[in-house]
Amino acid sequence: MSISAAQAQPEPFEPDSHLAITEAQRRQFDEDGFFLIENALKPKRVERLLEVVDKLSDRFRKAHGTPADAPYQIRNALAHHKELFRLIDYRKILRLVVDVMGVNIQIRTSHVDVRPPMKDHAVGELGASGSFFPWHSDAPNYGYPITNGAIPFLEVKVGYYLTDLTELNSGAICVVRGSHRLSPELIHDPDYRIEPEDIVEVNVKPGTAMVWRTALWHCLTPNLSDRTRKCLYYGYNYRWARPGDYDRQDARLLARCTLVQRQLLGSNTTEDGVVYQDGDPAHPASRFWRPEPGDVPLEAWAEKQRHKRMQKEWRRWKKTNTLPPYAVGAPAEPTP
Ligand SMILES: O=C(O)CCC(=O)C(=O)O
Repeated sequence: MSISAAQAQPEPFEPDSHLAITEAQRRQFDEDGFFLIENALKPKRVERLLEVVDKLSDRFRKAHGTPADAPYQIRNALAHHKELFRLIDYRKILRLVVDVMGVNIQIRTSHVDVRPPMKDHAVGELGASGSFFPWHSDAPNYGYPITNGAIPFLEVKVGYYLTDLTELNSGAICVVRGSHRLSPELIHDPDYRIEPEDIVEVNVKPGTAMVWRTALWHCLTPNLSDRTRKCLYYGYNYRWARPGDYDRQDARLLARCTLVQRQLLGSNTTEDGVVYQDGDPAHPASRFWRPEPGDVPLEAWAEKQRHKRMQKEWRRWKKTNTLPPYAVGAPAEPTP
């Protein structure tokens, strides 16, 4: 017996509640601690960023007398050029950061990393203690707390790779798959052996981004290529933690920001910092700990992104579920 279209039940419309992350990315982020996004930056944008990185590193190297063949890093990079600033809320990537961390976040650090070729470098054991770039996981001085043998989930970094790192030993970052679930103290245990098959050398094309838990053990391969390696990192942590590169961003920079950007730069909407609960001076609370309405504009932003994704999925659903909208089982069109 055939069922008429009016009787048939459409596929249920089950929109994803995330902003952008896929199931596979979520699984990899949980299990391995990172995932890659190829072509996160278009070639033209990579070109512009490379120009900025070159200009800045030339200027700072001259100012500090750093030789051209020495590695170089600029911290709080976002404050040094508008192209670097614009990446703090790059929609394509910020949606993924919000998906893994939620909306109560800020920028902890942003850095430019430049690594010229290492002429005459004798290749030793990867990430060995005392080597040019030993295995480590990111942490403030005195360390992050270790709970149940691991660092709790406190931050992610987004790495943007601007130069070609597809060759082995071209200065790419290496991560140990799943090491965010281990104690970083093990790194210094001479008896602990990292399984070679868990080491991932991030050999990627220019424009690739990596979203990774900074508790992951990481190190670098030596740059034995003839190209200088250039990349950017943006670290996001929670608003109730402290930033790493700044206490407070420059007021002139904050004045130019959108509300979301101000949040990401660790600022409250009023710059007031403290709120008195029910106006009672016996109960002051930090706005970072107890946000007031408007202190987390990323929340409204995320809602908008979620709605956009839902609309997109709705349009796709409608294409494959051709029943009239009033048919039994057809859901109502999502509203803003
Ligand atoms: O890729 C780099 O140059 C440095 C990566 C790193 O160690 C970090 O971001 O913590």
